Amino acid sequence: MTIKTISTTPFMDQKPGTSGLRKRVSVFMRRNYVENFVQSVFDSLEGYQGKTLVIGGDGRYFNDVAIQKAIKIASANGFGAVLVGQGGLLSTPGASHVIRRHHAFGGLVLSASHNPGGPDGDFGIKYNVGNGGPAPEKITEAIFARSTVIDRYLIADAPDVDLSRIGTHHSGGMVVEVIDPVDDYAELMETLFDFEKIRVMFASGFRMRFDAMHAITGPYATRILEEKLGAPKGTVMNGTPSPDFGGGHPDPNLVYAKDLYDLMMSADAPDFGAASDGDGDRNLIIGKGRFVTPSDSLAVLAANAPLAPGYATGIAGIARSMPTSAAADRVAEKLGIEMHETPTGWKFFGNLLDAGRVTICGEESAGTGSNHVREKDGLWAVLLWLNILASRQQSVDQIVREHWATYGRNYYTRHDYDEVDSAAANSLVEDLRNRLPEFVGQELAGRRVTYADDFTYHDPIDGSTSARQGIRIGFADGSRIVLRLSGTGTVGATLRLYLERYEPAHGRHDLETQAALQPLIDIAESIAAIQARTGRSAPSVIT
Ligand code: VG1
Ligand code: CO
Repeated sequence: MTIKTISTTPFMDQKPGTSGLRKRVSVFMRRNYVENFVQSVFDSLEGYQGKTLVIGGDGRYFNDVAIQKAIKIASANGFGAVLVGQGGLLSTPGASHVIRRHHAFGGLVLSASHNPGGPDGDFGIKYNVGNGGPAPEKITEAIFARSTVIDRYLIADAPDVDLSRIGTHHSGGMVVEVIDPVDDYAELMETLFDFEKIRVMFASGFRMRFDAMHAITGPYATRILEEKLGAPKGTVMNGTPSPDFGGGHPDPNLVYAKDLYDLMMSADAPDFGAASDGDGDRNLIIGKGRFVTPSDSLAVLAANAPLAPGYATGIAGIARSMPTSAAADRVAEKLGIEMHETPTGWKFFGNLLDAGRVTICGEESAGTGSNHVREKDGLWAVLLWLNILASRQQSVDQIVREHWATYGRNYYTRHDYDEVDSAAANSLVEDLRNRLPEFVGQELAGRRVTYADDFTYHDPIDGSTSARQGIRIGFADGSRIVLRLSGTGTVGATLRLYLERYEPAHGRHDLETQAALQPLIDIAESIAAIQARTGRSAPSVIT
C-alpha cells in the first residue's frame, strides 16, 4: 500500500462551536478542508495505532465524499480497522453505542445535526472519544490548535470502499467493516425498555406518528416502532433519509415540525407524536393536544424512569444544561438524588455519566439521554415515553398535568434571533455582562434579582473550568432570564434568550406560555435591548 504525504496550509480561522466543526458545504468542499480537519484530529490523539475507529454520518449531502476521505486518512495514519455503517450511515446515538459496544478508540460523526443539508446547506464533523461521547474541551482545543499550524496530511492511495455491501473490506492495509447501522442500537433498546408491554399497547389500538424529517432516524424508527413493536405501517413519516432532507430543515421544533404539531392539536390526533433531528439525537414530544417542553419532558422522564426495566433500580442523579428549566431539579430534590447544572453541549455530561454520578441528562433544545450511550438520543426518549404510557395507561396530557400538580410548573420558552450581525450580537452580550453586578439586589418590574452572572462551570470530576457559558439572571421567586450566543450557527450570530417562571404545585398551571412569561420577556428587552440592537422586531423562532 502507498501512503501519500500531502503538504497543506492551515485552514481554520475560527474555533469550532458547541458540537464540532460545522460549516457550509461549500467550505467543506474547499481543497484539503476535510483532509486538514481529519488529520488535525488524528494529530491531537495518541495511542490509536492498530485500534478501531467508528465512522458514520446522517447521510446528508457530501457525507459520501467526506467518508471516503476519512477512511483513507485513517488508514494512512495507522488505524487497524474502521467500523462504518452501511451506506455511510449512523445516527449520533447509534455511533456512540457502536464505539462503546465494539471498544473502539473513538469515532468520527459526519453531521451538522439539525442544520439544513444539500449543496447550499451545512456539513459537519465531530470527533467522539472511547466512552462514545463528544471529545472533551481539552481535546477540541488541541484539535483547533493543530489546525492553525498543520502543514501535511497522510492519505492512503487506495480505491473507495463499497459501503453499500455489509461485510469486510480493505482500504490500504486497514480493515473496513461495513455493519448494519441499526442492529446494535435496536438490540440495546430491547434491553432498556419493556417491548412486550409497548407491543400490547400498539396491538390494542394505540396510535402514534413519528416524523423522521427525511433524516437518519427513518431506518431506526421503522425497524423498532413498526417492525419490532408492531406499530401500523405509516407510523413513521418521512422515513427515508435524503441528502437534502427532502428540501426541509431537520430541526424538530414548532416551526419545522409544524405539520406534526398541527396534526397533534387537531380533532383526529393520534395518541402520541414525536420527531427527531438530522442526526437522530434530538426529540420532540407532543401528546394529543399537549406539547411537552423538552425541559418538562426531562423532568417527567426522570421521575418515571423506574417504570422501564433498564432503570428499575432507580436513577443516580440528573444533569441539565444551564439554560434548561429547573423542572428536573424539583424531581431530583424529591428523590434525594444529585442534580448538576452544566454548560450547553452534551460533552459536559460525559464525566458525570462515566463516574456514575448521574443517569439521565437533558437540554432544553430537545436533547435527552441516559447512561446507555454518551450522546443525547431522540429515539431513546420516544421509547421511554412509550414505556411510561404503556405502564401508566394515561394520556400524555394527564401525565404532564399530574407532574405539575406534584412538583409545580416551570413555564418556559426560548426565543431565537437567527443570523444576527455578529458585531451587534457580541457587543450586546459584552455590554450586558459588564452591567451584571449592578442588577444584583435590585427590583426589576417587581421581581428581586438574587444573582446575575456569566455562568462558569467547575467540572466536579476532572476539575476543569469552563467560563463565559451564558448570562444568567435569577429572581427571588425562582424565575430566570438566560441569554447566550449559539455555538452551532454557520451564518452571523444566533442569539438565544431563555425565559422561565416557576409556579408552585398548588398554583395556576393553565396559562398560555408566552403570556405567562411576558413580564420576563419585557424585563429582558429593557435590560438587553435585543430588538433595538439587532434591528429585529420579533424572534425568528419561539419554542
Ligand atoms: C445547540 C443547542 C444545544 C445542543 C447543540 C447541539 O447549541 O442549544 O443544547 O447541545 O445545539 O445539538 P447552540 O450552541 O446552537 O445553542 V445537535 O442536535 O447539533 O447535536
Ligand atoms: Co442533533
